[in-house]
Amino acid sequence: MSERRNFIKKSAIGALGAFLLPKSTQAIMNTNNNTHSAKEFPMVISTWRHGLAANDAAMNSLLNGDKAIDSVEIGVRVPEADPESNSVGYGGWPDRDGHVTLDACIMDETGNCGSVSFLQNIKHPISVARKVMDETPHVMLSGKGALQFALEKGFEEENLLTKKGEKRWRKWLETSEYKPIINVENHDTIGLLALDKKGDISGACTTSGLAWKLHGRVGDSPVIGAGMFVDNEIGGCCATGVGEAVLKTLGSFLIVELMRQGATPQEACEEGIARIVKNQNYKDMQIGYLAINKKGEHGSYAVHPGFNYALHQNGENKLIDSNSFIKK
Ligand code: SD4
Repeated sequence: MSERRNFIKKSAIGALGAFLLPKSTQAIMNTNNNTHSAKEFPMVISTWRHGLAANDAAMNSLLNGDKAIDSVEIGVRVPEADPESNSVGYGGWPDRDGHVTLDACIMDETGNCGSVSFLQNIKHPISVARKVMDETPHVMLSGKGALQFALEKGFEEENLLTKKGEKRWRKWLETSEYKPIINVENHDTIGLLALDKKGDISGACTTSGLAWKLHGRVGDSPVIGAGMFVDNEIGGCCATGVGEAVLKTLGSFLIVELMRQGATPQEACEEGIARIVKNQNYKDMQIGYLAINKKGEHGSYAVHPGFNYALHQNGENKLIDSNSFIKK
């Protein structure tokens, strides 16, 4: 099927959803009366290969009886601390001036949320975001203020630029060309969603953002509704890829709202990608969405082939290749 026809077909889902809104919203609400089959829970889903280790940590916490909100934080701290995850926390590729700057957000089953953006020198931005959520009247802290808050809360300042990161950056400086290359680039944000034993949903998203970005640039990942969104009546969604495209369409919020109108997680992710390819030059950029609903069903879709995600459900943790708008 041509890309154009594919898009028209996908857009029809959105149009149909709008017509169906009152009825299907009702249908979704009905299925949310804890009628879900318990065997699908708990579940954890997260972006890219490093999601496997993150899922393991999150699932252990869920099986110990933790709430989803605790498990998502525990899960994404794994790639944040891993110097081999080059788009998250410690070991993340720096911006064009050589600074590692971090974005993260977290959201619980009550709609409470916290986020940090443009945070430097703190290894676990997700835990700072959690503190913003739990211990302040605010949702988002940024830059120096976020760092000041983190230090006040006892986080330690440390250098996050590894030798390997610095070497890559110096190599990049030779050409200083700013051009995302699909999948290999420079981005592997972790977005992670969990359904706990009770069937409550929470999500977390954390990243060092696009490598070689302008100093001060903030992507979609710390923006609630863009990089991640959860509504405990409906489901959750998280995003990875070129954040500007996700911000322009408020992708995660859009996808949760489409599920509210009756779309499956898969249909909703496809429509989320359709909104991007409709108006944006998508040829050189990758975006991937992951979504779950209250029944423990999931969906994923990307612009290009190459996006994968880790699903931990029914006792198995596996890496799955996502379908995409552009076919192989
Ligand atoms: C950003 N969305 O900063 C992030 C990058 C990313 O996988 O997702 N990489 O735009």
